Amino acid sequence: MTIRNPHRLNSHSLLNIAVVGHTNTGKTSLIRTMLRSTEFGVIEDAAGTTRHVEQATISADNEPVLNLYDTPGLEDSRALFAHIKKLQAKSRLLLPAQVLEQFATRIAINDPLEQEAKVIRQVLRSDILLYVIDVREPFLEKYRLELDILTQSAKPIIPVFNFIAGHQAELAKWRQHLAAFNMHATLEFDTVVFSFEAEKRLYQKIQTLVESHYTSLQKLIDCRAKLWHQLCVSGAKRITELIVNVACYRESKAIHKNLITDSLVEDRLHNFVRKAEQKCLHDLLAIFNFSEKDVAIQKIPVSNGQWQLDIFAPGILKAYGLDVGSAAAKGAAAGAGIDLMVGGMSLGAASALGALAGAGWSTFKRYGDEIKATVKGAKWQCADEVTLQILYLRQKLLLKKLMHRGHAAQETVQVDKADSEKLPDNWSKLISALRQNPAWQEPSIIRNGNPQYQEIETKLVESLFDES
Ligand SMILES: Nc1nc2c(ncn2[C@@H]2O[C@H](COP(=O)(O)OP(=O)(O)OP(=O)(O)O)[C@@H](O)[C@H]2O)c(=O)[nH]1
Ligand SMILES: [Mg+2]
Repeated sequence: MTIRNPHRLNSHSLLNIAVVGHTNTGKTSLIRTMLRSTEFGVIEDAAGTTRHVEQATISADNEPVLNLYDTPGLEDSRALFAHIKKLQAKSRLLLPAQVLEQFATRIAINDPLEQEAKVIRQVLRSDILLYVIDVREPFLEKYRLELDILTQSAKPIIPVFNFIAGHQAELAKWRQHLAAFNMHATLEFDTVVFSFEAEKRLYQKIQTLVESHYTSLQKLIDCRAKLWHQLCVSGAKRITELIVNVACYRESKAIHKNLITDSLVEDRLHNFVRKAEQKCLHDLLAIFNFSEKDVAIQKIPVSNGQWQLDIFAPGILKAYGLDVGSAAAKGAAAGAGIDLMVGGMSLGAASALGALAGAGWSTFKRYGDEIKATVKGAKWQCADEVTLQILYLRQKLLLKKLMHRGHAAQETVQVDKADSEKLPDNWSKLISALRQNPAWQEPSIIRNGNPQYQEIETKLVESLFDES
């Protein structure tokens, strides 16, 4: 997406779309949402915010496909209509579009209709018009006059209904009025509540009305669909990485009760979880092209869990290279070998334990510290299940909100309670498997290639990802 001043680009081969309408209906907002950029133009809840025509280009795979032109809002439709009718009466031989041309070229600088002339000029240079409507307003005479003037340009018009959230009755009335105007190809596109489907339908409508650009628009639709899917999957993967990162995190706790060290360990855990969530938030905002000011997230409540490695859990026995049913494993499970080691673990002793339990030395080496700690009665401090649940549910809600946030939205996204969201099936099992594998905390080739890890990752991504 690029933003330029109008007329500096050779726009002949590109589709030119003028976004027009009464003032303050959300024209600039629509363009921001279509560009997925909060940077385009100025948006304000006031009439006459956009004063000049501004251009932006939308590309597919780095190839420009269309130009969007933001235009100043039409303010004095009645005066404009009267002016044009007067011109028409004077030059009866001219076609309606030629009358508009005459109006746009002859208007003097500082004329009260100068703003309107800028709009009409852009309308005449464009291939198609998006007429933005604030459906909360009744179908007043000024809108009828605007539509009358715009249809004179002989350009295809797509009325775009904005502010539709919670205004279904008003929307139905607008549809009736426009049908009476012979305008049926309307579109619901709320610029604040984004829906990828609505955007797709917008391009499809343009496709049917401007057939000469059918192929390039199809390329754009396909490219946008692919990108949208990638964005959503990237978001879900980033959250999965956070859950894994926090679930695998642990601090070993002192064997003998020591309040000072315990509270230091707790602080470290809290800071770790909060920083990890902040980092994830930052990345999610970057993925969806929003900024920190778009979201307010409350500090996550972190509670500590005390957790002991269950070296006899089936998954872990397997990770140690043990056959659960083997005599050696049974012996180990009965504690036969372990009791022998309480006095401390030399390399040889550890090796002996590994051998006794039937594990290879290399796998034993990987988990040696934990076995040693377990044998000595040490515990690990980690984020408990409630913390992980909150983390997951909040992030799931945040992802959903970002996926449905238009880039024109001004209200801050609030992420606090996420009661509406559900945990994935087998949540406890997934978390327990992650905890048993602290080495998965950071991405690595070994981790990413591990089938058990891949299965957990896929389950978490799927549970987070909702394309609707
Ligand atoms: N709730 C809600 N607010 C919207 C929506 N679209 C636009 N707005 C708000 O409406 C106001 C006007 O939006 P703009 O995009 O500046 O409107 P405009 O048509 O470009 O206005 P002018 O340039 O002055 O003609 C802003 O406060 C937007 O935040 C919408 O779909 N829902
Ligand atoms: Mg504007």
